[in-house]
Amino acid sequence: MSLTVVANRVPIRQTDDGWGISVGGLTTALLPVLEEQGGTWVGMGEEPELSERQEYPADDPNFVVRRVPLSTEELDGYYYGMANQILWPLSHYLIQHLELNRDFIDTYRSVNERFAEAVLEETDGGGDEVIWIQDYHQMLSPGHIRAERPEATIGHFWHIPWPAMEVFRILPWARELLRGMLGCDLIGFHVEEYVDNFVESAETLLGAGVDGNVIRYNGHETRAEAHPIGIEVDRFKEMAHDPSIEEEAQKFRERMGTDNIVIGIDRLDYTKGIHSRMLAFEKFLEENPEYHGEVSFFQIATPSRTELESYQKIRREVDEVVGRINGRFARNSWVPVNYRYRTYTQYELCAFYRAADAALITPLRDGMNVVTQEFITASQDGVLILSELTGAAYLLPEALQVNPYDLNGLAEAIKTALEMPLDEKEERLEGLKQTVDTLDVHNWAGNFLDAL
Ligand code: GDG
Repeated sequence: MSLTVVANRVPIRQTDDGWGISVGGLTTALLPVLEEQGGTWVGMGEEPELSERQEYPADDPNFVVRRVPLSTEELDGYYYGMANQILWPLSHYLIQHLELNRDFIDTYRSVNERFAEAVLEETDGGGDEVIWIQDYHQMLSPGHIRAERPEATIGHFWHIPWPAMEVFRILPWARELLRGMLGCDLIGFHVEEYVDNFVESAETLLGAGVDGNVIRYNGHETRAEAHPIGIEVDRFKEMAHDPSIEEEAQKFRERMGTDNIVIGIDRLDYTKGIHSRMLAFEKFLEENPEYHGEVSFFQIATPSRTELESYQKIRREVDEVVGRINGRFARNSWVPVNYRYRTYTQYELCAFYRAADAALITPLRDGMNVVTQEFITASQDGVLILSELTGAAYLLPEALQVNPYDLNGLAEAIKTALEMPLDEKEERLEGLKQTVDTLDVHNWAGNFLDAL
């Protein structure tokens, strides 16, 4: 098999020692496959030093990086516009953030065509070729590739929720985008809910023939399947059990200075529910004065898509509520919310996971949410409070599940978590760990490629 991966970004970046791998779930999962059997990764590269086609690693190459260069206008329309201000909010049911701008779809169309052209140049239509496209940035390229290569094997993995058909059809270009996706042989989603929503969208909006999870349209068959993503379990376990992590965790506990620590770790995104979570914590403090001075909330919000107004707005809102809570409740040396707007290393995150008594992971919607799995793997006896509106919730029934819109319910869940008997915590965590072990990201990539 020769693999061509198509993703928004290329997997390498410039480091002090030359080109290096950019760390992330996707590169972790896909690079071992590319390295083993060779192939190509097609994506936009924002670093101007990256040549249009470059072998990696330079001294002993095992795959090719093919860059699709984009102008600032193209990046604005395709990425910040169509992907982040249309497809992202719509798929997360947050349609108040939709910016239905005609220029965005026009640019998205032409950029997807350019990605497809790059794929066609990098492949020759041979029988053992597999093309695997990633995510909502590329809905139209499968259709273009299929038109030129009727025999190609094309897969797509959709990392965010696929919304209910009635929500997806709000898009003026819903049918065109669906037709593009149906150029694939296999489309993967995290959970069955998204598979069902996709199949219903194709059936209702395009009149496609449907037989279970097989969709027939224009003489071509596409399967939709659930392939829940995981984390690099072994690496995370190893890191979590490193004695130095325990020391870091202990130091962190001392810095927080309270018996109870609750954490939240997210990109600062309006889908992640950080603002509601803070309001719920405020309610918890109002209703439970006995916890004043006894609990610290440590929230990391990693800067993300900072160019967009909706992200600047959520930042201001979170700043405001954190300031208000601390202004209202802090006393002596106790600061109720320790808020960090910055990134940390994975090693540091692991120490936070390990030190926490509870993790509050409460997105308003999330395709999967892998922070959940990282916490479960690293934790010893922590409680996971998990939004039922995440893909992860389908797989993790042992979590304390909450509706992220129900602030009273969230506040109650914090109390329940902090007062949960140790044997119940351990029992729940054991069940969660067993599931996360099976979801390993290498299994995810292997299973998807086998199915394709
Ligand atoms: C999309 C879907 C789906 C966060 N802060 C730092 C940092 N992170 C890492 C976490 C985790 C990752 O970023 C975030 O993953 P999520 O799954 O929570 O969310 P999205 O970025 O929205 O990802 C999501 C995922 O794709 C995979 O299919 O689960 O539903 O939205 O790994 O640890 N990492 C480091 N420093 C930070 O400060 N090093």
